[in-house]
Amino acid sequence: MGRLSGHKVHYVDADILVIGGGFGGCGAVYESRYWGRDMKIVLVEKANIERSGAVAHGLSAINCYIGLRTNENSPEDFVRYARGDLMGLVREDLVFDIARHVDATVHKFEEWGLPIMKDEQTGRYLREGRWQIMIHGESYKPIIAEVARKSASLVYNRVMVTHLLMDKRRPDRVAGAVGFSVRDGAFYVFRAKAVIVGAGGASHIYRPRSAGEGMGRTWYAPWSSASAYGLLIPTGAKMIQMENKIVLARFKDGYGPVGAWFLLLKCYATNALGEKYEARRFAEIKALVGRYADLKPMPTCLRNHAMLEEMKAGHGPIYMHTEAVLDTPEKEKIGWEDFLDMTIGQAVVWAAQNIDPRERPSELITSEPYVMGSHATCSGAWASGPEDCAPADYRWGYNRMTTVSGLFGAGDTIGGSAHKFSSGSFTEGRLAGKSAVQYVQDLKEDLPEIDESEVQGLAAKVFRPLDTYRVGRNEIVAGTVAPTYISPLQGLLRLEKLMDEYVGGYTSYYVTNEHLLNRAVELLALLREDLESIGAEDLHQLQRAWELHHRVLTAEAVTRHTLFRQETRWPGYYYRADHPRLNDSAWHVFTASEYNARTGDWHMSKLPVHHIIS
Ligand code: SFD
Ligand code: AMP
Repeated sequence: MGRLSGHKVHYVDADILVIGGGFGGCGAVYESRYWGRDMKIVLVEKANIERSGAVAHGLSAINCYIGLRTNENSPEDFVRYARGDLMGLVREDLVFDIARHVDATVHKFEEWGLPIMKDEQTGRYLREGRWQIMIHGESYKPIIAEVARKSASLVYNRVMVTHLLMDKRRPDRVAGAVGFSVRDGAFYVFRAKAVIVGAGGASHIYRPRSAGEGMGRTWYAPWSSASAYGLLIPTGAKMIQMENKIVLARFKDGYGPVGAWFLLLKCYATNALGEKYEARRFAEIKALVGRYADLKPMPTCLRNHAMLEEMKAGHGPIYMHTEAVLDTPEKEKIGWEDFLDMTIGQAVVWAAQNIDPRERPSELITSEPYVMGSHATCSGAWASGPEDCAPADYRWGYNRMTTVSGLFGAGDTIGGSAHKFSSGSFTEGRLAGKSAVQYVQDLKEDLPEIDESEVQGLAAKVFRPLDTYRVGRNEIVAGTVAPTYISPLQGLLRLEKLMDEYVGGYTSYYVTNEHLLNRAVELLALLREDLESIGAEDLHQLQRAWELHHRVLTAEAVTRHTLFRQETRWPGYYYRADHPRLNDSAWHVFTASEYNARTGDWHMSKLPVHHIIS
């Protein structure tokens, strides 16, 4: 063990390096071990896989389960559903690939100890809705993590990956990654033949509704820090649909999800006047988006749109009528457990505000936007598709490999494939793991090599915020405002404010335009300049600093894509006021970007949307 930039350094060799031990990452480790019996499979995680990622606190439903063995649905049906919900634009090959494999994953989860609710009459899994099943999921993450722990050769917890490393001889091939231990400050250099990124999506890119003392409260986990994108973008990997950020209808203040209420408990929402506004606004929505309004269920963004129009018309608050459906102790139990398993804060809101859901309706509201690839949204990397069903131009190599050779992804990392949720993300990890093993086997003697001088430069860069703080803090005697550095929190608040005000956050009712977006590009450039002078007082703040770097780069991608797509494709997620209509003749396409880290240029393009399922 040597030292770099004054810090201990550990070199770790792996056949396959998995970054992020969430649902995608755990699936990747599990499947890599199955196909790569003798391979060295290393998992690196910034927290502790036992309770890391979006599912840290548990979930109350598995939102992607087809029901193949009970003939409930077909994979083709699922593709039609995901395509409709995304207003026509998904990678049908990727969605199909998940749909045909996801049930096997869920059966494994049950075998590993996850309690899945059963329908007493049919003996089948209890359906929440057509695609969702109910679970007792408080311990969902520890159950999945145990499998990854047993499959991996080594698990490094508390090591945050900051950068990917490229091959010394081939700049379009990955060779590993670097990061640091949040516990002892050691520098880690991972040398790998293939890398699978499962580092999750992003909260806190936009100003959350919960500000001040409630700031940590968001729907997607506050620790989802955009690393899935922040790691990939500097490598030049092609990204798609980064403008497709998601806004969610949620119980107000606690961000409680609505699926179990709408679908299982058959609850309904009204405006303050008691009117069912979605039905009333149908003609108006149809005039706005045409045939997409007829889809069943109505696409998620359009349901948001109806709610937003009501609020703008002064008909708020919007109410979820829990009191109309909680008429048995069983239903009441499901209602409380839904939150206690998944969003405990919402149950706390009920308790703290004396709301008995059997007696009073609860307010609903739309959240701030999040950047993800696994919910009713599909931002992420452009990936090669499965060999048996991907159209020729969707396939250039191994399944789920990005445009960088040897660099794979799963879950929020991979774009174009919406409605994966927890089960689909794990499944995608499995698919990526299987093909990464194949990639490594095919490499034979042609192995990637890291560039030592690059590693040295990165070591200095990664720890620089500690030095910046150590020196800069001498210029102040009290408080947090310093002339020569900004703190990670100051940088985060600045990012959230500018994204909110210029790139369609909640304070502008999600509206933006070309002028606002161009100004956002300028302000983001200034913020990036100031990030060179970020100061970190300890290792925790150093992690916040690098999370912020990942968030800012992701925010820039969101802004560039939003600028590029000159239409309003998903009313209810965001609006281009200067292009207020959906325009299928020009924009029935994916938007793509490639970032050049050397010049700072973004290359934007359109990619075709092929419909392979009728
Ligand atoms: O209803 C680094 N999700 C739901 N999925 C369901 O199936 N059912 C539900 O009921 C769901 N609901 C829900 C959901 C999420 C949340 C927060 C709530 C409610 C409140 C969505 C799923 O959770 C989501 O789709 C998957 O978890 C996505 O998987 P993945 O693998 O893409 O992300 P992850 O699980 O967050 O894991 C990321 C991991 O990476 C680590 N990490 N490690 C090292 N270095 C770095 N730089 C890193 N950056 C990140 C993270 O710590 C983490 O372990 S409902 O509301 O929709
Ligand atoms: P949520 O709890 O809002 O994250 O939603 C969980 C699942 O239910 C997701 O698959 C949603 O797309 C779906 N869902 C939520 N509300 C509705 C609704 N009103 N109609 C149809 N599907 C819904």
